[in-house]
Amino acid sequence: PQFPIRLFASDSSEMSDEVAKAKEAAKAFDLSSSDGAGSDTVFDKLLSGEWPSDKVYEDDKAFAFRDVSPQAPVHILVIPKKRDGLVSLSKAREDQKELLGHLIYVAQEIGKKECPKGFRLVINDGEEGAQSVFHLHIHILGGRQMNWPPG
Ligand code: TR5
Repeated sequence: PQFPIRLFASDSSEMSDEVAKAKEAAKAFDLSSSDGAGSDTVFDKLLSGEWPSDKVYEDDKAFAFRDVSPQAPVHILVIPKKRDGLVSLSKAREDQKELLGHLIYVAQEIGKKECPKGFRLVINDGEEGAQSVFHLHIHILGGRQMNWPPG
């Protein structure tokens, strides 16, 4: 063929720890039926202050803190303070559009301050998206040259 052929890793020996963890978490959670009601995540403990977090920003709707397992020199998570069914991006309701816009706006404010040469926003959704915590979060990654395509 005249074009490069891409092979996609599908066997678990090529899976990173993070992906394996996310796959397990996604299977256990069952995104297809659960809105998460009644099941807190670790982010609730950070929001309530029960567990300490490295807070970067807070307003009435959004909370941002440094990721405990950073994948880049800057790795910050932006989350809605009230999950309200937003266990993942694909659960968003129409009446949450403004909140989603606000979270992205907050993320770019933090991103441009922390990473003046550029940054990346990531939202992992569901099992194949490698989501492991079921409370919507936007990853802000930067402080180094990011590569493309992502893994
Ligand atoms: O895989 P997804 O996209 O769901 O991202 C979840 C992120 O939450 C990962 O990057 C984790 O490193 C991060 N995480 C998980 C915990 C945690 C955290 N960030 C800050 N503080 C944390 N605590 C205290 N506990 C965690 N389990």
